[in-house]
Amino acid sequence: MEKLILHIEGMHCGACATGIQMLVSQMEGVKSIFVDYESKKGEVEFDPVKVSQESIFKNIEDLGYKASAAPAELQKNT
Ligand SMILES: [Cu+2]
Repeated sequence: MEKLILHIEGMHCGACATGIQMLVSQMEGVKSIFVDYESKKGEVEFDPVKVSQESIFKNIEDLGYKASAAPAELQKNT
């Protein structure tokens, strides 16, 4: 499993964050996702063998938001 901190642009309210969580959590290979509207941050845990971070970003972008990996200093060292 891999953990990635996301930066997400374009959310307007908490429902946007919930919508992203619902979509991404249904993706094959994604174990969990949490998105926080206020901080524009998300945390996703996924199996890199089954799903790439690019396809997670792509799915979020299809909803109308811009997702990217947060800067290295914000990534958690686990
Ligand atoms: Cu919204």
